[in-house]
Amino acid sequence: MERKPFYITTPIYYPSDRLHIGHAYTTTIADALARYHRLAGEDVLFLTGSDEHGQKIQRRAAEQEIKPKEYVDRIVATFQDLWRRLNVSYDDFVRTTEPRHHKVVQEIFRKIYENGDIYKDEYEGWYCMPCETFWLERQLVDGKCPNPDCRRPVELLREESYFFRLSKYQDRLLEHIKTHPEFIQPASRRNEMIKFIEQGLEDLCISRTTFDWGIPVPINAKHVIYVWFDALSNYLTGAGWLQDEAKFAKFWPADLHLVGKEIVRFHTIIWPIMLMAAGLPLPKTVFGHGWLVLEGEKMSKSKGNVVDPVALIEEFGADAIRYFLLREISFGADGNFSRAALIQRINSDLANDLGNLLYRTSAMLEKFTGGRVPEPAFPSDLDQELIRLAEQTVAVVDADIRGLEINAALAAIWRLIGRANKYIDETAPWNLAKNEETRAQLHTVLYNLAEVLRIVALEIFAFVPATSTRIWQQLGLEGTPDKHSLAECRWGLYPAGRVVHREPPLFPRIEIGDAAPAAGEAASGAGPAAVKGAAGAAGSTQVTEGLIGIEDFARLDLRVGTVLSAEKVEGADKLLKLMVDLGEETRQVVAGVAQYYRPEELAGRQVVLVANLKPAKLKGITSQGMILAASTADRAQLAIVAPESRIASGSKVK
Ligand code: ME8
Repeated sequence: MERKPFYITTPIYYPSDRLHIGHAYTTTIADALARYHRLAGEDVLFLTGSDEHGQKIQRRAAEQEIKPKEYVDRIVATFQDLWRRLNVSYDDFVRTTEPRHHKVVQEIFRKIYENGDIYKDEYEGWYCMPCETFWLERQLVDGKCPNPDCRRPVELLREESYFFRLSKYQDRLLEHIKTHPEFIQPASRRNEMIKFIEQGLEDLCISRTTFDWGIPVPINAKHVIYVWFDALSNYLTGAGWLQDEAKFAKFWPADLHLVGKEIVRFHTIIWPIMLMAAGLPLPKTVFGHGWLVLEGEKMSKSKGNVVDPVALIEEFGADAIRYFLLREISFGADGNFSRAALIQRINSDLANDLGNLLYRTSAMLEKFTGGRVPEPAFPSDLDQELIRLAEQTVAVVDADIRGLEINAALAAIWRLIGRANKYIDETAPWNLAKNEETRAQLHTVLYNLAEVLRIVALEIFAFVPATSTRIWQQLGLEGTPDKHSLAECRWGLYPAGRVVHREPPLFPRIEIGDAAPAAGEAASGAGPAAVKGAAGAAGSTQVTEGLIGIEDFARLDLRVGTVLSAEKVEGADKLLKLMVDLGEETRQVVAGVAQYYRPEELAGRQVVLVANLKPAKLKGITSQGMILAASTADRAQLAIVAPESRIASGSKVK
């Protein structure tokens, strides 16, 4: 069967000396969409590339006393390295310095010239080199570039140039925009563009003679073609125009050009008019997304407020960065980047919600069935509710992605994850495991959890591919998710009998540095902590009063436990009831930590438990042990004591 084609592009990037996380934004979104459409069974062409010509590049190379080609080669390699680190799965990368592109640009110029829509004249007007944009006198702001993100001085140009008759196409373009509401999205940008076009389009200067780093005008080699005319044509090069007619017939017109909001004008005025004049169909949609801002300002090299994406990926991993960009920023609007918000997302969504669901499920499977996923029995109402939500989620995500509501799609997947975590608390498998009569119920719960995780792994593949693959493999499933399809999100396809492996958590929680005082500082702050490390008496031989012998310490049975669930204790604002996995057994423990921790923060965490403490009743609930926590003398701060790295539940502490 012929697969449905889907052609998606990012803008092609200017080789900039300094990469920033804003650069990663468009490409991450495009990658997520490309992966989603592939998993939906479509034949995807995902294109990105680099925009390497123009006066700006020529000047920069001259400043460094190297040839422009040498300059762009070096920088383009850093972009490609970033895309590799971010797991960007582009199908093609067009460099505008490639011969295949050269041919396309000259041919489209020639076609439009032959149609009579390009003519030679004298250009006199203003040019902003950093933006590579021509401006009219009346558009300048205080004599400077009107782009709010630039506002740098413009240069007066007076040269013989070729002009492109944009004005002739003004009415046809307006008509197209008005009759194709999907052409410019979101609607706010569409309205902006309609207003702009209604003010009148001027013919556009599309050649330059005062520098030579560009593609020559085919009919006059003294001129090089304007860099935007050159760059926009890359979408034809990538689709195989003049190279592979079958490919071009399949993929053109493009389904989606994703671009930042500041370049919507080029993509929805110059580009469609170029195509109209050349007799080619227009792309279906141009989506203008917002900017990633740092304290309200667009991140850009010239402002010096850039966040290095490579360092971020090294610190947090590609999936954490991808997830943050896709989830935190409402697609279309501007979004703020902050380290605190990134860490918050990692801890709450990835470590707590997703990581814990996998960890708790695999820990329970290991404990109750030796890791083997059992056959489910007849589903109860509660089971059915979970199954229905899983099925609905698949449909909601599909509609959201096709409607370009990416963060809404992720929110829907995370609602399912949240529901599954709550399902563990509600079904309490550790209680079901106690009796033979509830064995079938236990099996159903364990199967359902493995099945939810399988569906979640497929659903998140487009957004966090490495994490999805890790979950897939931990679930004992075959191959990798990309070899499967979204059609397999149907409930019930997990093959019972497979073995789930328990592995360290997907995303360790990140402690925010300033929340915990550095070692040795505790005493000077809010008072000494109540539980201290081994320092103290070591080295002292004089003081013996109040000391205990090792045999006294040995009477304590301290064990590492993993919190399976935590909930508030009715009528006691300081207490939480925890179910703690000790390997051999599960303990119910009441802990006075409710003012410092929310129940959902504790599920999945490891604690140190005094396992041989006499059981006690607190607010009518039996507590079988006590977890260790450190607190300052005024109890302003409290921190649960945990092993430094993950270790098997039940391990002895001594
Ligand atoms: O515009 N937040 O290239 P470019 C979000 N060569 N997106 C950002 C951003 C930020 N802080 N900074 C940059 C060009 N981008 C042309 C394109 S296409 C025929 C030619 C996005 O390297 C920006 O919005 O300046 C754009 O979508 C992409 O990065 C490339 O920008």
